Amino acid sequence: MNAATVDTHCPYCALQCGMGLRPSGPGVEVVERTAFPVNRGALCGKGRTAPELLAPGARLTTPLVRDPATGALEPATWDTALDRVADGLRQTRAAHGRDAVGVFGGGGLTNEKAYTLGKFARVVLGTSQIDYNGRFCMSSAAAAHGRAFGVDRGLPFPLTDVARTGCVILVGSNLAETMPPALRYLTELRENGGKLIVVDPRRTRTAEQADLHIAPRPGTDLALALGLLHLVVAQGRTDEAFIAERTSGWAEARAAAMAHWPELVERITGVPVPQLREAVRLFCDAESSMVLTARGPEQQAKGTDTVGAWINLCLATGRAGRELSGYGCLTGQGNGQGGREHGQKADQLPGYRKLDDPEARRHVAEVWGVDPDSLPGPGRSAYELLEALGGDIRALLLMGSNPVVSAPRAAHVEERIRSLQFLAVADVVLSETAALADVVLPVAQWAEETGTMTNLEGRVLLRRRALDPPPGVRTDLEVLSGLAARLGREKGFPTAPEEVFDELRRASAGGPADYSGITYRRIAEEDGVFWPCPEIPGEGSARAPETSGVGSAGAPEIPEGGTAGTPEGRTAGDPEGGSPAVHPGTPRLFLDRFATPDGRARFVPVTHRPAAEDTDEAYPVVLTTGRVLAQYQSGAQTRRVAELNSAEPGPFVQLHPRLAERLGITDGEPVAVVSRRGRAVAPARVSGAIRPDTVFMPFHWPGEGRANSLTNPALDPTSRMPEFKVCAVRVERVGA
Ligand SMILES: Nc1nc2c(c(=O)[nH]1)N[C@H]1C(S)=C(S)[C@@H](COP(=O)(O)OP(=O)(O)OC[C@H]3O[C@@H](n4cnc5c(=O)[nH]c(N)nc54)[C@H](O)[C@@H]3O)O[C@H]1N2
Ligand SMILES: Nc1nc2c(c(=O)[nH]1)N[C@H]1C(S)=C(S)[C@@H](COP(=O)(O)OP(=O)(O)OC[C@H]3O[C@@H](n4cnc5c(=O)[nH]c(N)nc54)[C@H](O)[C@@H]3O)O[C@H]1N2
Ligand code: SF4
Ligand SMILES: [Mo]
Repeated sequence: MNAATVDTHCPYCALQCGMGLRPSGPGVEVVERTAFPVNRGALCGKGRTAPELLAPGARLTTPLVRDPATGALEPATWDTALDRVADGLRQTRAAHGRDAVGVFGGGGLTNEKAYTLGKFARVVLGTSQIDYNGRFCMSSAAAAHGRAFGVDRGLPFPLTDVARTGCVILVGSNLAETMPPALRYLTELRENGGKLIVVDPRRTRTAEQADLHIAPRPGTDLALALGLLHLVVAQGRTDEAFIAERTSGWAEARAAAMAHWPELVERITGVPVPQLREAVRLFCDAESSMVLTARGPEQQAKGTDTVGAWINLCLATGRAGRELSGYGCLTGQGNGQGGREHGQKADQLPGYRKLDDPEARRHVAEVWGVDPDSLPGPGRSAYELLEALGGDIRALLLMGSNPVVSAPRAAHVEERIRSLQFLAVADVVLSETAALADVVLPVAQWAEETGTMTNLEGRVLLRRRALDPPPGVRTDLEVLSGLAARLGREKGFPTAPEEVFDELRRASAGGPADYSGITYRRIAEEDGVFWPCPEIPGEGSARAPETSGVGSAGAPEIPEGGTAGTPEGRTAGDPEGGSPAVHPGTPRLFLDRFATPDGRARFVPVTHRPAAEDTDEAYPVVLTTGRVLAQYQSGAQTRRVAELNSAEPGPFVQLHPRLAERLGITDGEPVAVVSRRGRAVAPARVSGAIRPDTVFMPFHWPGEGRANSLTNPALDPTSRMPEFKVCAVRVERVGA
């Protein structure tokens, strides 16, 4: 490896593939980083092409401020722009109170940024009105995790375990397109003799790999899981010893499941009873097995209960809290895991603490040097916050999301955003949402700043800076620090990532997501460290502040490839080393006990209920939404990368040949999809790989083909997740 190569991670999804960046011309080029265990050098096209957006011509390099006279965004100096933001937030607060200022964050932000954004909201603005786009992502799985296991970490085991288990039920994940390098673990699973069951209303590239593909009607996963549990009980395949020793609440959950007869479940889901039986056989015959969910079952107005039902299936069969068995959620965004742990969520303080817990408030207030009583209480969830814009929330600071494209019922959300008195957006490009702002702050990107990311396994990683940002660009931490100073907080908002991380460690200490034993240096040496990783007091403990020099101005100083000097007393990962002087981190959770007060996993009794909006005569077709390989999220970044955009240049409506024929639609012709909330137009993609009662649209595009013009903002009562995966529509020929 070239000496100038910097080991870092991809800017996009939760797999956080390791990659090397090597100087090339004025920028950098991607080189393989085979030593990183999660992707072993493999990258998808998005990761491979990510440096394209680093070029100054491809992104924002100067702050923009809206000219009151012309209404246009005009270039401005940083001082002018930051003054304008501080004034906007201050004036709103003075006139309408603290909660009139809102903050919206993102699961792509580093831990340091998410932590600082949460602190900024609570300490500088004093507002309770902060939430983030992770609410739209894995919040239902997070809620179900907490309910059943007492802690929420997406995967309770390393991804490599997936290749070694006996059977995987993959529910509503199209990881062949959404995390391509992870597909190898499913391939290896099958090479090792394991079985793969994929549950998806579409025959996706992932489903094509399956031993059994189950294609339920969207929004019926809850009934499906209950039907499988019913069969498990009926066939006497429960693990009574495990249930007795390691769980609570089985009687109620069992009774609830027994109401879901296979024939009833077939009627609800459209899945034939023999397929249900086959799934139970494969799952229970294997010595170990796993259920992995992603957005399919989670993005439903009953997502929490749905995930709960899959967890119940694992618990009843003893497939949890054991080597190579368990339930896991495949988190989505780059820092989807860490982003939900450190305080940008409405109800939360760093370390996955609860904002309404007096002890948590006391601990974090002490780290922040403020009075616990000064901390606001819990605020609204993401969609509820967006809906309140222009109502009692009059000014918004937004960092790391593009809700004009990605929020449900997006036309309404866009109208709410337009009705704000003041909007400030920090972004790397002029996203559709940034284009509506009064002030746009151009920020540095992944390769230009150091920070930690927590991947879908709960592995805390170091994304290192490999080059300087172009002139005119600042980091998000510099933005928040500059605003804090203007709003009267000169101290407490450092701009050096490692300094922020050291504070985050202290704030998280003792919390469920304890990072206190993790340092930049350790992450670099160990290919990441799995939380919880408490600091062990006494000799050899990670000394705060331990400064590695990473993230200071100039080139990163940590030697590559783990050649940094091993800190004294470090025995992590060394079984011969006796009692460890530092905590080794926790790759596998729950092997001895669950994180509940009594150490037992909790069954939750759940029963089927229909989608928030069922089909009827006026809207007879189900719409579901999701992703394609070459585009990422709202597309703000990937639509600007030539190779990706030519691979997948625009939206489409996937529909079955039978439905197409009935409606007189031919492949490629523009069709209108109409829901109670709006209308979208995109070319038809006629394909036998989808249920005839369902159409699919990817959500990556704004404008006429915006899928979220159609989606239903009905919220899950627990997680407040919107129902992105099912609503009722009609499909029409355009002009008909
Ligand atoms: N290429 C690409 N990769 C990405 C992203 C991206 O935007 N583009 N985003 C990242 C992020 S943030 C996330 S959250 C992940 C998401 O990763 P995934 O969850 O894999 O992505 P989706 O396409 O949203 O949904 C997965 C599948 O759910 C199916 N589905 C729809 N409705 C239902 C249902 O009711 N039940 C079931 N069982 N399945 C259903 C869809 O047909 C789809 O194939 O991807 C990450 N990776
Ligand atoms: N219909 C439908 N809608 C969905 C979904 C679905 O499946 N169907 N999925 C939902 C899910 S799972 C998710 S995660 C959301 C995602 O949707 P969004 O929240 O819109 O996510 P992104 O498009 O990633 O937006 C991130 C924005 O932040 C910018 N950005 C990137 N890095 C940084 C940074 O470090 N700092 C700052 N300040 N800005 C940065 C990017 O340029 C981009 O404009 O969409 C949700 N919407
Ligand atoms: S799979 Fe995800 S992390 Fe890996 S290269 Fe692709 S987008 Fe990046
Ligand atoms: Mo997501």
